Amino acid sequence: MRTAIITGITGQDGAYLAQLLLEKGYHVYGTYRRTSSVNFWRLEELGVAKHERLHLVEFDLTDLGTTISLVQKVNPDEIYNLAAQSFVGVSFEQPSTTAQITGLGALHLLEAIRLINPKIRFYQASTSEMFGKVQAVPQTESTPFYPRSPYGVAKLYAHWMTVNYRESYGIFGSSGILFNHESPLRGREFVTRKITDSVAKIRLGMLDCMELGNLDAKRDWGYAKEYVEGMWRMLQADEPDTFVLATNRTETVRDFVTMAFKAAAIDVEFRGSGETETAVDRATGRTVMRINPKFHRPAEVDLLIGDSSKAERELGWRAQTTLEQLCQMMVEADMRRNSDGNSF
Ligand code: NDP
Ligand code: GDR
Repeated sequence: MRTAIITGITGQDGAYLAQLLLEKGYHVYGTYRRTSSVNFWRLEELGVAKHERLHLVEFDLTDLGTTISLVQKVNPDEIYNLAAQSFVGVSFEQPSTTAQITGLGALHLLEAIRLINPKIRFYQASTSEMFGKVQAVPQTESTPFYPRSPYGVAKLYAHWMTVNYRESYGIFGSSGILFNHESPLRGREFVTRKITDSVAKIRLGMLDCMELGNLDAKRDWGYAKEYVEGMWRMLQADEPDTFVLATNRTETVRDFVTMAFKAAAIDVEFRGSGETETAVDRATGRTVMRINPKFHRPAEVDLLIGDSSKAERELGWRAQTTLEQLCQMMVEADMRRNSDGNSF
């Protein structure tokens, strides 16, 4: 029976990955941070929070000593490093914290593997944010990096440390460059879930209008549950490597707004431009979306679209769920939660 450590098990991907590994028969050690109130709602929604092979361990990735003792105690077959300060907007306000967690945190795990058991396989959660300013379309494993946020820069450090430990010490370290992936378990600070939650609230009469930032940003959005399968496949390959996971389709934030309202049977049209742009419900004439400049970022990533043909060729992985299906799934989940008064 195999054993895995998942850092960041309380996050979106951590919960889906825990579910997948438990289904595959693993013992899963999932790390969470000490907080004043526990944060296991995603594991509970997936019905795995009390699984007998799930061991929840208190841990902070910024603490090297704790990292070393965790790896020593569990001595797993695989480590999936999903923990991060993962919100790009906050990384501009907390660049140093972001660097400690998102950048140095990965190094702590790599050091623990090097010192304790170099046979442990390591997955690093890298990101399309490392591509940043558009250098090529679509983006592949060989597209040059040009990160545009403290988060992107910290992730790039962690990515290169993974490559460096692979090349220097022969560690099986794989880096998954994952494009945006969403689900009903996405945090509400990220734009897709913010939109689907707000649309549900507007539909239910709990909110008049949502406020957003840059509607022109284009993203390649896939379904998180499929992406964690890709992570697992990377660690089952014969050799460690770097892989892009993406859908190869890009849409604007504005398109996603339209799609989400449509999923809630509200037909909207956009009026005006720039900071005065609004979305109006055609049936009632009500303004249901306006721009608030506080959601603009100091530097933006304008266009992400990934080419995951390497993952398809070498891992047999391919995104399946369309953006329309994903959006519908998220709106339905948020309608249900808000109706039940139970929205996280
Ligand atoms: P989330 O923000 O949902 O989850 C992040 C996790 O990291 C949470 O469990 C969080 O714990 C934990 N964490 C934060 N700081 C620390 C710390 N100091 N020590 C230990 N744990 C910590 O992210 P996702 O699940 O969406 O993403 C998973 C990973 O993949 C992240 O590294 C993200 O940057 C990366 N990624 C995500 C993409 C996406 O589209 N979702 C795309 C590409 C990469 P807590 O609950 O206490 O906050
Ligand atoms: P991103 O995701 O920055 O791509 O990082 P996010 O959903 O936060 O933003 C996507 C785009 O939407 C624009 N936007 C807004 N974003 C938020 N959060 N809130 C708003 O109100 C809003 N209005 C417009 C943003 O400017 C941006 O262009 C996510 C995270 O999961 C990272 O951890 C991960 O690495 C990348 O995806 C791939």
